[in-house]
Amino acid sequence: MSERPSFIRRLEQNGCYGGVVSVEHLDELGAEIRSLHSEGLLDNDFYRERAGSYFKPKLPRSIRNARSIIVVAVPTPLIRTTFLWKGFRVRTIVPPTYCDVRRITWRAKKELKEAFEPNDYRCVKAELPLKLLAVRSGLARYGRNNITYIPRYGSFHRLTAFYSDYECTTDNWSDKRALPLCKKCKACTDACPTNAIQKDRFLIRAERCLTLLNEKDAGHGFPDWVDTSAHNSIVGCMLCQRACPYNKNVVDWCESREEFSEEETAYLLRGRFSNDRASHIKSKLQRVGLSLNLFPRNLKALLDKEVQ
Ligand code: B12
Ligand code: SF4
Ligand code: SF4
Repeated sequence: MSERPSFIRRLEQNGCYGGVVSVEHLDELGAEIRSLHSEGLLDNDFYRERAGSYFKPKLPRSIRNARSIIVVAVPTPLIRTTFLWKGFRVRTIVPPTYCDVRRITWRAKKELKEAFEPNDYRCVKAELPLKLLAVRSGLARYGRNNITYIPRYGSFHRLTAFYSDYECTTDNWSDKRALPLCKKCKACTDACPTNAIQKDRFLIRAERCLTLLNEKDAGHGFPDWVDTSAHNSIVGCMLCQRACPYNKNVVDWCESREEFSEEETAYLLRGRFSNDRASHIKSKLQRVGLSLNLFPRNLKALLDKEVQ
């Protein structure tokens, strides 16, 4: 294996992890996802709704001389937030990566710029299929749940990519690799409440993933095939990550933030957010990575399960 560039080692000293590939691979990143769609392996609606610019990546004008694509993984904990309801304190989870997105993106760029010093390479944020990039660059491996894993922090990290004029001296483009234990382990497949992780294919059925359903605006209800016991986080879902042996050292890594009073909980459950109160509660929700458009649906689903 080629020696890792010194900026990647410096990133690690500052608690972030990185991978780099030549910009020549840019087209391949998008083409790989598009080919899954043309082979009929990606649901049409999912592809249409989510096929952002990262499925057809193009170099931005601001960095036409890019030489490399760098992906940075910033470790991130779970956030716990509490809702008071009917005399109970209901503790809910916001999975890693939803919270502090701006701060994490800013940190990834700052650490990268510092790791390059004394050189002043440019770093322009890139919209790309980030997991594929992380695995192809050798930074991460895929889990059977289709989430990426890095040493020490498992899947508890947020990925951000940058185009740079830094030139790689060796090409790190690697085969797609899964975690060694995935050959025999079925923990995430068994834990998935909606059969999004299937036995006969590696690619998950994203259209069945609870996260896809509960990230939509609350006007979209849950389909009948979602069991009411499936809900476990105020947005997203932690079941396949929680079951995974590679997360055993981080699974309890969490930060507690914010408590919503009985009155605030009642307000969120009413689902009408057009008055002055909305802006106060919106800021409070933002501090835990949530937004009003998820309410009342997601909260109602959790409270119906937790408070009888
Ligand atoms: C669309 C999307 C979703 C969709 C679809 C998820 C999916 N699996 O594609 C939905 C809404 C369901 C979703 C859910 C979640 N997401 Co999301 N999502 C994205 C987004 C915007 C694009 C992902 C994408 O490209 N999907 C297309 C599929 C085809 O790509 P893929 O999963 O990499 O597929 C590869 C594998 O299947 C692999 N493969 C196929 N066959 C085989 C065989 C073998 C042997 C091997 C090794 C590999 C392999 O090759 C495929 C690519 O060619 C990214 C941000 C970004 N710009 O990348 C965030 C992102 C992937 N999401 C993220 C997170 C955290 C989540 C959730 C964990 C959130 C949560 N806790 O609830 C869940 C996890 C669900 C899951 N099990 O995957 C993080 C992942 C961080 C990490 N550690 O991996 C990202 C990177 C956001 C970020 N900036 O950090 N997400
Ligand atoms: S996030 Fe939840 S629903 Fe989605 S694949 Fe994992 S366990 Fe299944
Ligand atoms: S739970 Fe098991 S199969 Fe799933 S990603 Fe983790 S090691 Fe792989």
